[in-house]
Amino acid sequence: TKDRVEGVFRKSVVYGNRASPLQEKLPNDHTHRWTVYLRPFNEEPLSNFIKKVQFKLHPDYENSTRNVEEEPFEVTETGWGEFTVTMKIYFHDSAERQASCSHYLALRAPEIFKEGDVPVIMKENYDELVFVNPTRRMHELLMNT
Ligand code: SLL
Repeated sequence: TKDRVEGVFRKSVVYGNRASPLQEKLPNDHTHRWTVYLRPFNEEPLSNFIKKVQFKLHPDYENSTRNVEEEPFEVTETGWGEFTVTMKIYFHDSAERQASCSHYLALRAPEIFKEGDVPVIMKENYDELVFVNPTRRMHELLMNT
């Protein structure tokens, strides 16, 4: 029996962060609140085929590995510095290899973009999760959305 479906299947996703300055400085010198996320490009739920997203933060943070097992796949924190967050994406079918992406947090808008207060900034990337000859189970999950 063939346990794989021939073909290439794609899911469009967006990952990135938003950030805004804190009204008052915290005792730990944190200046910004930010959220880093993986979300669908379309409205479809990602949890149909994604089991968990593991976010790796800067080792400054307590429990710097954060596992998120339901949508929205995101982590909100406060901090003062920009660094690279890596996201490892686990699928419901463990026969599918994990995917990963990384994102350099943006907390402050470059001077050139500043107009008044710049209360919130966002930085996003578009990407595609590509499944080549997925397992039958994974194929079902992918078509389910
Ligand atoms: C920098 N190389 O110097 C980077 C490091 C680390 C950011 C950024 C505080 C974390 C905490 C925080 O924002 N660290 O207090 O737990 O810009």
